[in-house]
Amino acid sequence: MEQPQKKLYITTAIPYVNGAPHIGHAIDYMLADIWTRYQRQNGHEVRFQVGTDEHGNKISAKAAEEGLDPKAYTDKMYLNFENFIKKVGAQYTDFIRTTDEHHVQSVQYIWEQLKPYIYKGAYSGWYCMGHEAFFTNNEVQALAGICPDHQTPFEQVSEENYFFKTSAFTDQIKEAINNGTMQIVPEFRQNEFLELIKDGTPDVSISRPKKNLTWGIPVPGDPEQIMYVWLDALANYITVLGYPDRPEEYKSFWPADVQVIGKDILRFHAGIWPAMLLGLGLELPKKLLAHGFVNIGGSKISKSVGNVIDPNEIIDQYGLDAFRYFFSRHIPTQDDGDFTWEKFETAYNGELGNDLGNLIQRVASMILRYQAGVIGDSQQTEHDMTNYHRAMEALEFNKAIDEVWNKIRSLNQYIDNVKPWIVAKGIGTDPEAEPHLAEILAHCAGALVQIGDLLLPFMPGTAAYIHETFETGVVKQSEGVLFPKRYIHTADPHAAKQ
Ligand code: ME8
Repeated sequence: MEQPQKKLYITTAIPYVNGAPHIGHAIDYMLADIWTRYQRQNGHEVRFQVGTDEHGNKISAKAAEEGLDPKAYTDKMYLNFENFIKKVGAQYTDFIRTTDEHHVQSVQYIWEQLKPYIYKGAYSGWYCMGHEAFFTNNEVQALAGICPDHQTPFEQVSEENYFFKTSAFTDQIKEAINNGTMQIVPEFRQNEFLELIKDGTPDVSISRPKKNLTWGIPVPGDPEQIMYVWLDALANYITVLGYPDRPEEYKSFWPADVQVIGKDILRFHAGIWPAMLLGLGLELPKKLLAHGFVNIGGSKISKSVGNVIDPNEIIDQYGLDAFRYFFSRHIPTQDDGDFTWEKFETAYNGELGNDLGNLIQRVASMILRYQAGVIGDSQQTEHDMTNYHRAMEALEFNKAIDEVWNKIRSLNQYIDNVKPWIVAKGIGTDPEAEPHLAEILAHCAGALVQIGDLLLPFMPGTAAYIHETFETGVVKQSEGVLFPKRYIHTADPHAAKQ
């Protein structure tokens, strides 16, 4: 039975606009895009937000380095993300910048609504500009005063700030997590977060004096204070839907079905964000998907280590579908993963070139050779894809694509076992040979079309190629080879021995 069409909403973290788009960002977009394409394939309408986080000292400092005012700087920089998001093939519907006028006004409205939970207080503690976050004495002591992620000393801060009484909502947040209203995926991160808040949460500082933070949204009614970037940035998930001035629109998409974030920003999304929503009387997101980090050859990606890999380079050398394949299958959706050029190229040549590319090529060329391209009828034996769908629903995309590869492997094995080229030899002498061969090849073409359907959320170009080749009943031979072999980082087994 057809499911009724649902209006769904998925969001991604909005990166700080000052850096270059990197593999971590690509993971956010790709996971959200896989989910989006899967839901659309099932007939649902999906709203898919992306955007850029453009306020804060980090941004204005970079702008000053380039001799630009912050707005001129962000106007230039956000385009890098827009281009990159398109390059990873994300079919988003909305791009939000936190400097958009509508966003700025909506965040000021949000502040007004949250006023019953906002109070002024003195803050004394430590700040890391790289994180745009405050750290406690204990945390700073444990780290010997240096932020390990940014290799910069924590700044001592002593100032008057506004605070948001997140503590008023801790019990409601715990309950929402425990009863599944707001699910944190994976479960081990949900447990970690529950452990972190088990003794309550401290209220958070949500503004800084203008002298210490110039580039941001002014606090309504107190021009000497500028809003903390996280309050501003988190609000994007609803302001992009037209909150508060387009109620019909935001009410039809909020609460979000899935919010994709990296593990490092879970505490903001599971702590401050739900408190903001509860303070506004809005529902909590249904799921927070906290993905892990991509490491490079076992080490954390770091500019100072110099192991940054440009995702553009991977896409340009191997193609977008190969990029999406590796990062959706070999980086587990819910945990950390590792990239090396060797691993990538081995997967590319073996799993894409041999397992899939050759399979498509083999089936197409046999149908062309033996049947002038005409695909006969087959009794389609639908493979049981319950595990695939279950994994997609559980946001374990790597497991879903594993299932597709099981199907690809078994089809390769089937061909090796039935040996259609031997059956073909009987044509002319054995009257059974021709219908038997037609049946085998039709089965293969049908299985490939099904593989194309299953690959569509992951590898849209490949899915289209498979469908174009086999779907009309006559094989259409496309130009070029799918996944031509590349030996840039691994040895070519066919190269002449030196
Ligand atoms: O945190 N592997 O922006 P951001 C995987 N502006 N994911 C990674 C990663 C890695 N090595 N490094 C970063 C911010 N990420 C805020 C977000 S949302 C309201 C505001 C992920 O540019 C990171 O976890 O530092 C986050 O999901 C995204 O990249 C943007 O990080």
